[in-house]
Amino acid sequence: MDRRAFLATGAGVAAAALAGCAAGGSGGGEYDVGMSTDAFRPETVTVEVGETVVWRNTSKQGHTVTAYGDQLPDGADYFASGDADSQSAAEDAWMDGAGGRLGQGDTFEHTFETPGEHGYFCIPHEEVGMVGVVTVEASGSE
Ligand SMILES: [Cu+2]
Repeated sequence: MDRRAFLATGAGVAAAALAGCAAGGSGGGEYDVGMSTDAFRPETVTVEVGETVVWRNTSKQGHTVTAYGDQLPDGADYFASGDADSQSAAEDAWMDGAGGRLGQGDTFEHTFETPGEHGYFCIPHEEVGMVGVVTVEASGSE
C-alpha cells in the first residue's frame, strides 16, 4: 500500500542479510541458514561471538526458528522467530495463531553473544526432524 514503506523494509532486510553474510561467511548468499520443506540447511553452522546468523525460509512451507530453552549455554539470550522470550511462550504463540511463523522468503536473525552450542527447532516440523544447532566459538579461537 505504502510503496515507500515497503521499499524501506526491503532495504532493511537486505542490509541485515549482508551483515549476516559478512559475519557468518556464508559464501555470498543472502542468508546463513535456509529452509527446505522439512529441514534447516545446513543443520549446523559455526560462528564467532558477536556474529549474526540470518535464517531465510527458502521453501513455500511455513516454519519457525525456535530455540530449545534447555539447549542453550548458561547465560545465553533466548531466541525465536516472533521474538518470544521462552520456548513455552513461542509454542503458545504458535498454537494461538501461528505466532512466529516465517512464510516463504521471510527472514529471522539473531546475534550470538555466548559461546557454546545453541539447539533450536521448527515448531510444526520438529516431529519430522527439523532441528538445527548454532555453535558459537569464542572470538579469535580456531
Ligand atoms: Cu518447519
